[in-house]
This record gives sequence, C-alpha cells and structure tokens, in this order.
Amino acid sequence: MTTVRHAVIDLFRSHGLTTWFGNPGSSELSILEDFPSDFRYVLGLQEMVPVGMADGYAQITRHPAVVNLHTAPGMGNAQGALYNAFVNKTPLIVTAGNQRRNMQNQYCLLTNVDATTVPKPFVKWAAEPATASEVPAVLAHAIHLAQAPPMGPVFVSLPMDDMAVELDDAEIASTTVVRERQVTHHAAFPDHIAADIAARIDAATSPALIVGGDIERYGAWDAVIALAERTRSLVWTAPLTGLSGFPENHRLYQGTLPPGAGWISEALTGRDLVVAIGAPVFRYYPQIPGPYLPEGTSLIHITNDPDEAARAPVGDAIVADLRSAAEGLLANIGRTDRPMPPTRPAVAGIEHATTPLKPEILWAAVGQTAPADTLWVSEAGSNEAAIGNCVRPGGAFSHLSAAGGGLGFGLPAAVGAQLAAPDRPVVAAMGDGSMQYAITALWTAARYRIPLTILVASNAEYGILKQFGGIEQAAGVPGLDLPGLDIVATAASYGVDAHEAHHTDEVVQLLQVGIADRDQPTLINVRTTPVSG
Ligand SMILES: Cc1ncc(C[n+]2csc(CCOP(=O)(O)OP(=O)(O)O)c2C)c(N)n1
Ligand SMILES: [Mg+2]
Repeated sequence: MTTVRHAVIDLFRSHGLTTWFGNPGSSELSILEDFPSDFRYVLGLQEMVPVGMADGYAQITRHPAVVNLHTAPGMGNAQGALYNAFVNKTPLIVTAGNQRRNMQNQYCLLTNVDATTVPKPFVKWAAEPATASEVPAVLAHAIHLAQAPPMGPVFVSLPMDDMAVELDDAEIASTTVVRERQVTHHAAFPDHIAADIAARIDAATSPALIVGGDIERYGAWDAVIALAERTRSLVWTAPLTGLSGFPENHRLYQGTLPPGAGWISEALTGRDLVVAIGAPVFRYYPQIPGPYLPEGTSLIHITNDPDEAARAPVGDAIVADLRSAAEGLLANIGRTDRPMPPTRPAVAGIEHATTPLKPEILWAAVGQTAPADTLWVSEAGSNEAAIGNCVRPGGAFSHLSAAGGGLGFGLPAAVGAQLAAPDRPVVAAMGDGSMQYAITALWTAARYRIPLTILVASNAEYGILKQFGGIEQAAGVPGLDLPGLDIVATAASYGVDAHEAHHTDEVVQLLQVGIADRDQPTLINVRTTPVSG
C-alpha cells in the first residue's frame, strides 16, 4: 500500500531533501507521522525561525531546503522571513497543511480559505493540488521551479486528509516517473557577445567590476576573480545582494558600494567602464541625489534575472548564465598593461579598550581573532559599515546577510548555516535590536547543540535609524531607544552559554573560547557607543 504521504517522502528523499525546518500544528500531523529515521526535523519556535534557518542552510549547502509550517497563521508569521528568502533568491520548498477538503467550506478551524494567496508576492509560485493523487507531481513541480534562475521560495498547500489517500497502480507508476525526472539548466554565452564586451573592456582605461551574491549562488566565483585579475579591475560588491561575490581580502576589492545613487557615482568616479555582474543595478537607498553614473562612465549589466535586466535605470543588460558569461569574457580578454589599481587601506590592529567600544574597534578585534575560514552572518544596523571594513573573509560563502534587509534573518540564518557547515566556525555579527526579531532561534541553537558564536553590539538603540533620521532630516522620531535589554540573561534562559565582555581583550578571549567550543552555542554581548553619542 502506497499512500500520498509515502510518495511525498520518497520524492523528497530522492531529491536529497531530508532536512526539514518547521513549526508544526495539527494540520501538519498527517505529513509528519512516522517521520522517517533518515530525515531530520529542526524545530523553530516561531515561523520566522524555521524559514530563516532554512534560508541559511540552503544558501550554504547550495541545495534547496524544506520548510514545514502551519496553515494560515503560521504562514502569516513566516511572511517577513519569506520576503528575505525571496530577495536572497534562496530555493525553499515551503509547505503548510490545510483543513480537510470536505471541511473547508464551513471555514472550520485550520481552514486557509485562500492558501496560495497568503505567501504572495514573496514566493515564485504557489499551488494547492487539485486532488490528493496530484500532490507528488505538484511538489516535484515546486522543487524544480525553486531551483530555476532566479531561484527562490515556492509554496505548496497540503490539505491534511490528502496524506492518507492510497494511490492506485497507475498513480504509483506516474508518481515514480515524476520522482525520477531531472531538470538541468544550461545557457551558453554567445561568443560574439563575449568578444564584443571583451573588446570594450580591453579598450577601457580603468574598468571596474561590480559583483553580487549571484556570483556565489550560480558558481561564477573563480571565473570572476580571474576576470578581475586579468583586467586589473577594481571590484565592489553591489549594495544589498546578500553575499559579497568576491574575496573581501583581495587586493582589488574595495568593499560594498554605499546604496545611494549619488554615493555610487562618487565611488565610481574615474572608472570609464563598469561591468555589473550577478547583481541588480542597483538597490538604491536612501535617495541621494546625483547621476546614476559619473559623467563619461558606461555600464554593462550581466544578470540571469530578466526582471533585473528590465528594471535597471542605466546600462545595457545581457540576460545570461553568469558563469558562462564570466568564462566567455575571460576567454576573449587580452593581456593588459594598465597599472595595478591601489588597494584599500589595511584594517587597524587590535586596540586595548574598555566598553563601550566604538564599532570599528570592536569589529577590528573580532575580525582579527576569528579564523580565516569563518562564515560570517551579519545583521547589525549601524555596525555593518565597520563590519564590512574590518572583517574580510577570503572564501566564497563566507559572509551572509539579508538582501531584503528584513530583520530576523541573521540569527536563524546563522543557526542554519552552522548546521550546513558543521566544520566551519560560524559567527553571527548582530545588533542588539536585530537580535530580538527571531530571538527564539537561540533555543534551537541550544537544543540542537549548534556550536555557532553570536557577537552582539549593544548600543541600546536602533542606531542606524538615528543615522537615517539625520539623512532624511526627520527629527523627534519616537521608538528608537532600547533601554533595559538583558541579552546575556535572555540567551542564558534559552540554554546558551552567554557572556558579557567588558574589554577588547575579553572579546578576543571569549571569541576564541566560543569558536573552539564545538559542543554548544556561545553568545558574547559587548556594549558599544551609541550613534548619537
Ligand atoms: C522586520 C524589520 N523591522 C524593522 C526594520 C527597520 N530597521 C532597520 S535597521 C533597524 C535597527 C537595527 O538596530 P540594531 O540591530 O540595534 O543595530 P544598530 O543600528 O543599533 O547598530 C530597524 C528597526 C527592518 N529592517 N526589518
Ligand atoms: Mg542597536
């Protein structure tokens, strides 16, 4: 006897989707019953947490992850984290139960009357199978679609009575065929386009590359490094794309572009040709007047996302596979005799100072203490600038952040990233405000003995909103101070090994011990100077 549930489990297993993140309710019991022993279920205590954990996990494993949520209210709670996953282009297969089909008309408890609408517009696609026997095929559709560029979350609503339905022989046969199908994505980069762009780069005096998270997501990392080196281009990361796209310790790397249009054109002054690859052009914010590009600079945009190509305000765009494009350019570029551009200033050494610490002093100490292969997850408001400047990992998939900027990503994503990369140190670089949105991820970290290290810059405020208040000339805004948070006590109450550091020496020592402890999570809280102070 094969039930829909058996077929669903077989489908997920054959796609390597055996780690599920979730928060269940009674509408999910029918899919979770007799949960197979080769699967694991990672529980989050509020829906933002499993979605954020799955996001971090999927990004680091470079494979989709399954999220198992509870009907309408669970999906509602998940929405902020789903938004992040959508902008991060993370392939997530999100499912939620729904009331039995024959009880939905009366809006019985658990009924999600319009289940596929709830996660929109932050999923690529949402479906509820028309009938129980279609469930495996609809889920297979979801799995393939989530991984098609641009990748992203998809949603399938599963009426709870579907799971126990028995499939007949014909249905089993077609389910097997669907389960075994493979979908691969290939796109060549036409040689005449590569030759054309390569000629423009060869002719440029001072080219620049602007990269983004898609360089890492779609396997173009090595080719883009080679392209930058061959062309002696300065390299920046585009604002808000979730991953750096380039080694942050590379001599050509200049950091992340500040997001305002005027700021970007100032940073790019002196560059006659800019090639933006694997990033949207650009995620501008706030509105900083100025031209999009400096006078005399032209921009070529290479993206695998047709919408990114269509909406950019400047530059000619080519929609193409990123790795093929970078390799195609490399094959066509000549040797250059243009001089090596200057490098960005080195990070200052560790300063011996007592708290409250200036962000630059804190993150210089942290950046120089953590091992080179540390995987960083940052969600730290006004501290991000100092983190970007002082923490310079050199490998791919070493610096995650929420491309969407929705708080509540950092902590769960760091838990998921550590699960995905158990042998790497994972350090979550957090603001005290950002810590609170998905704080129950601390329970999951402690419960599953996930050995990440969390460093919190506690300035007792939403510092960055105060900074923006200055830029936007908005005075007298309430709700920007956060007095009375006891992050060490809160973390300890969830079972996390939590400490207060009072000096950079203590930060260094606690961080070394925390990273060395592979048996449990560690939290280090550090008082930092307020933005206004
Ligand atoms: C879900 C969500 N709510 C609110 C915001 C607005 N927001 C952006 S940054 C920020 C404050 C971050 O404060 P903190 O983490 O303490 O860092 P700080 O700026 O103080 O260094 C807030 C509230 C957001 N981005 N996402
Ligand atoms: Mg703060």
